[in-house]
Amino acid sequence: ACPPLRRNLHLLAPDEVELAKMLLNEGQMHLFEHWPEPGVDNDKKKSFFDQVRRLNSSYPGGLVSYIQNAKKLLADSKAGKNPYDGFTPSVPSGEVLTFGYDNFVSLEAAGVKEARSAAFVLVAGGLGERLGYKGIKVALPRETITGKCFLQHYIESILSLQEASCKMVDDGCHTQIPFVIMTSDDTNALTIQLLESNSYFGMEPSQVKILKQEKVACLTDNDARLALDPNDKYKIQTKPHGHGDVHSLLYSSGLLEQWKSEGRKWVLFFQDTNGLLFNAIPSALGVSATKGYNVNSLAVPRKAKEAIGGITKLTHVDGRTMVINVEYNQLDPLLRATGYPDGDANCETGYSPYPGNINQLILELGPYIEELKKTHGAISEFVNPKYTDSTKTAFKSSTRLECMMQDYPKTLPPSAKVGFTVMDTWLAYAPVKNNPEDAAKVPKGNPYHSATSGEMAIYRANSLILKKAGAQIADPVVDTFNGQEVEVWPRITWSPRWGLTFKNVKEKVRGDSSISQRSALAINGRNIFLEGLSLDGTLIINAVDEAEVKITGHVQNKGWAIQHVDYKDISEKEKIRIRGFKFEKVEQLEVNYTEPGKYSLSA
Ligand code: UGB
Repeated sequence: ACPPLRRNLHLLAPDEVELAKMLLNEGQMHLFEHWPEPGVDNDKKKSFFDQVRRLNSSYPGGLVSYIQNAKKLLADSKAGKNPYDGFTPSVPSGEVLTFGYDNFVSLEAAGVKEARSAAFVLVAGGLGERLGYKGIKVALPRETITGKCFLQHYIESILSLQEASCKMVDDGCHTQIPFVIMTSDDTNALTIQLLESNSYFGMEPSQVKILKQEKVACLTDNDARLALDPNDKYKIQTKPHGHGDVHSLLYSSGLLEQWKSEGRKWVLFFQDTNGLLFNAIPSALGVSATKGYNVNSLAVPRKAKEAIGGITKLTHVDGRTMVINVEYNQLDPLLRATGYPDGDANCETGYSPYPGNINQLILELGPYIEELKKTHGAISEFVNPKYTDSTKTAFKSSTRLECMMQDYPKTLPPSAKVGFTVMDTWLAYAPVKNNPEDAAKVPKGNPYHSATSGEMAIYRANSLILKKAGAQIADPVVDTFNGQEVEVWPRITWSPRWGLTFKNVKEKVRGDSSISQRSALAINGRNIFLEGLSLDGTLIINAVDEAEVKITGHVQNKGWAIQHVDYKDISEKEKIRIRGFKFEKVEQLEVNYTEPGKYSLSA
């Protein structure tokens, strides 16, 4: 059927002949049409089959399934078929938590207690195309007062939870909370390098497991013909399959069974650049435990059109219901098609009635394993081709099938307990996803989700938490960086072992303390107590865990001034340019307590 391939057949191993037959059966003859006579490019022909073998083995059901699923989804897309056909959306009800309330504090305690039976999974295989940053996103500074990167913050948060959780039981618990990172070819080497060159940020290397997702083949047309790499005609072009791969990877890794045998109960999934997330983890885990949720998604109030999915109750004409994320690009058409002519619009609260999914999922391990035994972790897929015109016959560029981790509940039986927990945005959600140019175009009032807003959100949250704990924190000023207007609060930051929960923070803010607007405060240590500190400038405190330090009195210095940086100014490092500001370190008080003991800093 394919003369160029037939002429080369004797070069192929038996399994390669089978793969070739499979490709021809699935209409992929074009992959071989340019193959020259045997003797020319023989190595490249071999490496072509190495790749086909990998693509075949990394997809549930192999390439045949991939191509057949693609044909079906592409036909549905061409026909304009709505994946939500038969479903009517309505606003679901869930847990709504308010920071600092008694209920919040007791849920935090319940969550910390559960944490020792949890495992954390970070999905970090994405390239971050919207951000356009050249490195991996977890290596970006979460804030630039300390310069600590997201990954360091996540690891320190997990270690703090581990310790606090173990302390709550008196059976000498020494558990290590497992931490899995899903990487991809785009992020794997840099992630390992970041961990290794920083001694895993204090975590035992054996506690961290890396699972690498494979990419999937790109498709050139509605017949699901696989795309050849424009730069290498012996290579199939590939693209990421999406964060949904995390479920099949966890299933095939055997980790879930191992965790079950260790008595673990919860698996927490989270994304690469949300510097506020761990403010929400203890209470959300508390909700899962007290409500007995098999699935708990974290959510925040959502502005209409914001690029985060909406949590929606879907009721089918046949009576089925499910509470599920409807992705941001699908919510508007679904609403319009079901009797809401305004589509994805804000209601009288100024927000969309559908809570925004921040893709932090807490799954109960037992039911999760049972479900994956049935599905092997396969998640419902979708395709999103960009057509050249309304005939929908050709694509502007190749496409591929994708899947999302939050679609996991789609296959669950109606008896599953699926819930969600809504938290204040200022407390729980500040991702870094958009480049400066796109962020500046975000409609006024909607969040920027940029490096600028991501960092400012840390200072805002910490200021508000300290305020709630009784400190006087100056009001913010409004400033514009990279075309984005943001609130600039005092630049307050602390390590997770200082302020893991609100109770921890309250215990450490004792006297009347105050912090002026132009101040920066970095607290790095467990037992540092603010007992009537009045800060007007920059104060950096580092203390080993065994040092107990009381800070009192007035600290005044020239401090660290904020300087504007233009994102186009290539004389600045990219990680600075994308946030639009940097600190000019004029003067600070830095104190270091390296030995155990009781200390008092009376400024
Ligand atoms: N990721 C992977 O690990 N592998 C992949 O193949 C792709 C991504 P994006 P997205 O909370 O703000 C999600 O690109 O997909 C990782 C939710 O779908 O940042 O546009 C990647 O490294 C949406 O409902 O986001 O939108 C990153 O950690 C909403 O919740 C994560 O997956 C939105 O996030 C997310 O990837 C949000």
